Amino acid sequence: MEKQTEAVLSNKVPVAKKSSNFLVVGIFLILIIIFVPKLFNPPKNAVVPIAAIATPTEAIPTAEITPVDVVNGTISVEAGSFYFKPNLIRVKLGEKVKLTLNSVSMMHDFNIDELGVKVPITPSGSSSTVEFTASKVGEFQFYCSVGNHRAMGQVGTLIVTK
Ligand SMILES: [Cu+2]
Repeated sequence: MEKQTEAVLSNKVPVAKKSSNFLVVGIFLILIIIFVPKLFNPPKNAVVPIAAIATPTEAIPTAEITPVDVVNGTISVEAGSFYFKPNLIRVKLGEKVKLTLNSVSMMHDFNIDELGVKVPITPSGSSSTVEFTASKVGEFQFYCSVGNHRAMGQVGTLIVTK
């Protein structure tokens, strides 16, 4: 009886060992496939949802335009062929502004009708200065009134904040 049992065991055990080895290797491979990519990416997985939530609500209105602040009451604006640079300027209500217009090509002026701002026509290579007070809160268009420059897009916005 004992010999028979031994024979049965010695026949079966190797078979059982082989198949369980394959099983272990298979499970191990599956675990590697599942977890190795996660090991390389954990920060992304954690950060992406937060960024996806934060970005749209903050960035939709003026995503590509950053206003340039008036610093110490002065700002320089470059006027070229149908553009102002910067074309988005921000200032605080009540601040006195000394604005210098530097013309780099053709001739240009600078106007903000709502605030009574008018820089005279300034030829290429020269500068003109105007001083004004940001007396109203709001967004005011500035533009060049020479020829068809305004229609060609030589405009910008002055933002006066509280
Ligand atoms: Cu112009």
